[in-house]
Amino acid sequence: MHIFYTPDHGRHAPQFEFFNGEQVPASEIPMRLEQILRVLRRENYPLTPVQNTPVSLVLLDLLNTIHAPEYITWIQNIQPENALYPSVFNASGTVRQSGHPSIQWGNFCSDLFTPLLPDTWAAASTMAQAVYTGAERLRENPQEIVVVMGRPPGHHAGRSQVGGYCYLNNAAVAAEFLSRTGSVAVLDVDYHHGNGTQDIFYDRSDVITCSIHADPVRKFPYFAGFEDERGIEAGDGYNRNFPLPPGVTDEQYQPVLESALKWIHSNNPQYLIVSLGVDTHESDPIADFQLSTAYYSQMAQTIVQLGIPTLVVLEGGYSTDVIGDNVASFLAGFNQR
Ligand code: SP5
Ligand code: ZN
Repeated sequence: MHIFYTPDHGRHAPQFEFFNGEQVPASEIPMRLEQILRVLRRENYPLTPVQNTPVSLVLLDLLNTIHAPEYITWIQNIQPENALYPSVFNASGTVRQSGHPSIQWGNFCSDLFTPLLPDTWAAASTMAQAVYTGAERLRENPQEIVVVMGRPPGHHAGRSQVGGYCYLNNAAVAAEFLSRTGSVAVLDVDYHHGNGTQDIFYDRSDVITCSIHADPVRKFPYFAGFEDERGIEAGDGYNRNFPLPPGVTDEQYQPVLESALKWIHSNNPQYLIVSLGVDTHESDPIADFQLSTAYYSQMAQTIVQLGIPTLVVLEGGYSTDVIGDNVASFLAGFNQR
C-alpha cells in the first residue's frame, strides 16, 4: 500500500455554510484530515506528502478535459480576498465574462455550502495533484493499493458545476489519466451520490461510474443519483446508481455493494477508483446510515476480491471523532502496509 496526503490542506478552511437561510458551522474542515493522519501515523502507515507547487501542465490538461476550461481558468485566477459566496445563480447556463467575482461564481456554483476562499485553489489543486500522482503510481505499480488522503473532496464537482464542498473532481482526474492506458471503473461509496463524477463520464464507455448512496429524493445532491440514470450516447449502460433508504445497516449494505461490484466486474475494467466517503458511519452528523467502524474492513475486503488495481480517494465523512478509525478500518481490509 502507498498512501499520499496533502500537508497544505489546512489552507482551505471554510468557517460557515448556509442551509435553508441559516448560517451553520462548516462540516468540511481541516480537523477531518488531521484526525485521519493522526490515526494512520499511530498505526505506523508510511505517509508520502504531496506539496503545493504551481500546477503542472499535465494536471492542467487533465483538469481542462474533465472540467469546462472557462471554469478552470476562472478558479485558477480569481484570487478572492475573502470567502466568496455566490449572490445569484446563473440557471440559464450561459457563461459571460463580465461581472463582479461573486456574480461570476454564480456561473459555476450550485449551492451555498461551497465558498471560494483565498487559498481554495492552492488546496484543491494540490489535492488534484496528489490524486494524479497516485494514479501514476498505480499505473507503474498495479499490484499495490494506492491511497490518497487529502481535501477538499471532489465527487460533487461536475464538468462546469461545483458544489457539495467540492471544487475539482479528484477521482475524475485519476479516471481520465488512467483511461488513457485502459478502461476504468469508479465506485463511489460516499453517503452522497457522486453526481459530479457521473456528470463528467455520463457519455463515455471507457470510464464506467457506479454510486451507492442515500436516495436523492430526500438527500443532497437531490437532482441526480436516481436508479434510472444509466448514461447517454456512447455511455448508455455505463452508469449505475444504488439509492438507499435511511438507517441502512452493515447487513443491508453488503448485498448492495456486492451487486455494484458484480456489475463492475461484468465490465472487466483495468483500473478501479474508489471514492471513499465514511459519512455512511452511524455517528455521522449530516447523514443517517448505520454502518459500523468494523464494517469498513469488510467493505474493503469485498472490493479487493475483484482483483483490479485500485486507487482509493478520500471524499466525505464528518464525524471527526471517528473519521480516522473508519478510514483505518477500511485500509486494514486490504491487508497491505
Ligand atoms: C463530499 C461530501 O460528502 N459532500 C456532502 C455535501 C452535503 N452537503 C449537505 C449539507 C447539509 C447541511 N448541513 C447542515 C445541517 C442542518 N440540519
Ligand atoms: Zn458525502
